[in-house]
Amino acid sequence: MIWFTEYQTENVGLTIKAKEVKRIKSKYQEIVVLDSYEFGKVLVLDGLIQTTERDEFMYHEMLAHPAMIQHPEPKKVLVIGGGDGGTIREVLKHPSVEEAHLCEIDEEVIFVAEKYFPTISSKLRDPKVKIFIEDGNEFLEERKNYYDVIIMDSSDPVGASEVLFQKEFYEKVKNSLKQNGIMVAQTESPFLQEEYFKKAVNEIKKVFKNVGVYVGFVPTYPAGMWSYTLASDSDDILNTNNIEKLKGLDTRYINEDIYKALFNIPEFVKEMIR
Ligand code: SPD
Repeated sequence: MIWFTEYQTENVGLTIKAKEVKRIKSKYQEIVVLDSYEFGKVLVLDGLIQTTERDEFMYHEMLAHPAMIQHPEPKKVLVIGGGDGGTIREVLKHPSVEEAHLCEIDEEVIFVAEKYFPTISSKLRDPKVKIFIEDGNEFLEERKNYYDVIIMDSSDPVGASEVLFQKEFYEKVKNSLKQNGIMVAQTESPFLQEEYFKKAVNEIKKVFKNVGVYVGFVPTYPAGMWSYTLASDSDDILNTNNIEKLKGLDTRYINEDIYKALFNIPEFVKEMIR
């Protein structure tokens, strides 16, 4: 038995009791799989919790479905990061999808997910899915005007992931989207990672005409409060009228009430992005 602590800020940590710990060294990072008492298996990259069997649905549903619902007919979808496969699994719940591309820099994350997280990675080998083991920043250079929806399922903006939260990168995302395409990015915790959050949203605002921030609970992420930012040059993305598209989706977190009130965010979060 061990106690694993994720250091979320200089002053705050989350400690989880685990029965077993596996450590794998990839070309890019240290991958840790905890077999925890409370959260099931936990995936940790370079000391930071990425996902857990118990609360992954809360994050992956909120990241994927709003963008997929707001787009009139998402056929070509790209997920950058997200090698565990949870976001791809949610994307494939939308029948309009013809191609779901996953661009993950570290192939080892995919192998680990397939070995230890079968319920999260369950759709990675679906015929509609194509996996690219590449740097997202370079991948986008080669695909202009191609995708209906691009989903940024990145790690936190430290080290190699930092560039994925900058204006130059969001410009590349925009160029890879079709004219009314939609991007959604995970944009950190407004409560415990205020600077990361504000910077990400600000950079996105410099590039896209319409930007909408929403929040949700993810118990194992800092403060348990997580943000997502939807962006597009299309004017329709902030109207949450597409209830029909949500009906019939097999979800455990997002529902009609959450979707209708998607952009109703707490006052202190509004102030941060004003
Ligand atoms: N602090 C953790 C942020 C992680 C966001 N991405 C996780 C990837 C899970 N698919």
